[in-house]
Amino acid sequence: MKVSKDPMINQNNATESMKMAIASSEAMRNARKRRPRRLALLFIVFVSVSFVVWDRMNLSREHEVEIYKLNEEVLRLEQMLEELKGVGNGKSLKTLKDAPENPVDVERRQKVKEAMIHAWSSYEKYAWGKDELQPQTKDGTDSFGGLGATMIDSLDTLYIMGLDEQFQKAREWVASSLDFDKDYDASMFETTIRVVGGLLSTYDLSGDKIFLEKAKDIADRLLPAWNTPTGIPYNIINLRSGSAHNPSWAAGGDSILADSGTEQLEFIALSQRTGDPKYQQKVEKVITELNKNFPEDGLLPIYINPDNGNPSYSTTTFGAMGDSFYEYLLKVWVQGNKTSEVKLYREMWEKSMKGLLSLVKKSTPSSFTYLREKNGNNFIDKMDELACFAPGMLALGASGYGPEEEKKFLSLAEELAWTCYNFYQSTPTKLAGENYFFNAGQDMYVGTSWNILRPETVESLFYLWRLTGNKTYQEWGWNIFQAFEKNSRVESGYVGLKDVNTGAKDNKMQSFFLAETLKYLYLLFSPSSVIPLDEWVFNTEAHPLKIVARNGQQERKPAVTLRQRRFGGIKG
Ligand code: DMJ
Repeated sequence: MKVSKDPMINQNNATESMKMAIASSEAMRNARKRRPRRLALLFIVFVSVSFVVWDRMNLSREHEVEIYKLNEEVLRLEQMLEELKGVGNGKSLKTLKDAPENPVDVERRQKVKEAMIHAWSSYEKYAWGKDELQPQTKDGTDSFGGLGATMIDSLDTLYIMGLDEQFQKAREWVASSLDFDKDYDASMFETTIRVVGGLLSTYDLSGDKIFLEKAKDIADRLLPAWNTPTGIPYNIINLRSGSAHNPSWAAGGDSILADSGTEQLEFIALSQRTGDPKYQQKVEKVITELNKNFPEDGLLPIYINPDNGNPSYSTTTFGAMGDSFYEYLLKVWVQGNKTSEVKLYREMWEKSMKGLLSLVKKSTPSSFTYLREKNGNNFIDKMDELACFAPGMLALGASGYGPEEEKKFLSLAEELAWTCYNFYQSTPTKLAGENYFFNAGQDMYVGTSWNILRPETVESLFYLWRLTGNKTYQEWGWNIFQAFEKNSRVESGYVGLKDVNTGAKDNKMQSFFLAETLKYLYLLFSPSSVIPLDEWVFNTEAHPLKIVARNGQQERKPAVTLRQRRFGGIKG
């Protein structure tokens, strides 16, 4: 306060000051009185805003659920429509109608997906870009000439399971590092089923052209293998020079039946997608050549002379070196929309099924149905686990017969699947050996006792589940999966067993474990709208190829919709 010389002024000033002090203390009192009211007001505003936000969130969650339900409904209706379209031709494939998702399936599918993540991340960590992972030594090996076999074999499995990040990283590797210009004598069979098949399947699923370009590159390198007097290919080819020959261990330089007759699906698909008929022509010539002297029982020995097309005296089998030749006769018919153009394939396959029936026998005392092998006129009471693809093939082909035959072949498929399942159940590890012998009074016993993570039995269980709807096949598949988890899972991936009796482990994660075994197991617990069997055909390495109009080029678009991938990526 200013002090004046005039006492009057000073008194007035003092009075003013007092008034001001009183006024300000009153204001403070009033403010203090108002604070609780403000706080209450603030509290009310806070509660109201929270309520509105919570309500909005609830609404959007409800909307999400609604949308999800609607999507499910659309899927169901789409499937009904597809089924209705099939009514009338009498030959449409009966696929299991999706029931509402069973929570057990969802959980099991998730477990299989987790197994894939474990296998893949181990490969990524220790063997990136190599053909196969060696989990025990934590490194990679180039058993197929350094073509990234596991990478390519896994692409479509990653895609189907909705493992997008992993898929993108693998795609980048394919685009930037996959190089086929290798001075390497490659197996044209293994390279076709794993590399050409894997790339084409991924192209069909994703619509990404890079996979088609790469498939064409490798297929062009394989083509000279078919330049033989008969067109029956040599089975080994140098990827750089194109010089081809047969393996020295095959009888007199013969070609192997399965190796020569398991390229049709991939090369026909490649012609369809590129519009270039040369691939299809090469592989179809093999079949017309083999048909020239095709026996009435449709069974060919495993060695064929590529110079004159004559079979050499050797084993006849649905196991090693014979198997996928028969599988492809049926599947080319499926791939070709079962039209008259592919009738020859179905006819040849039906002949072979007559032959297959002649190999069927029952064990004693337990009456297991099995497929024998044959050498000349001598039967051998042996069945490879590899031949366990046959139940799936029979189930897939059964619907092409009349009702009586259909029933007969389907029930044979079921009996054989039971035997194959027992290949697993009868060992201490609950994993199947490589082959089994059947002696009168002794049922089955393991011959070669390794297990290299093969897929054939779960492949058949997948087909039987899809085509019969019998849940038992899911249960069997689940038991096999658990046995793999128990015996084959190690810290850095999955290994085979040297011996299914002792459980001794080997040091290799085969690429087909990711391409086939885990894929079929995943699909075993997925709705049948994921890779439906009337739209896709699986090659022998479990790479699904889209069924398109034969010889026609189709417009490219991703074939698996995001909605379908929910079952893998989001929900699964
Ligand atoms: C795979 O490469 C294919 O399934 C082939 O047809 C047979 N062998 C292995 C799996 O066991």
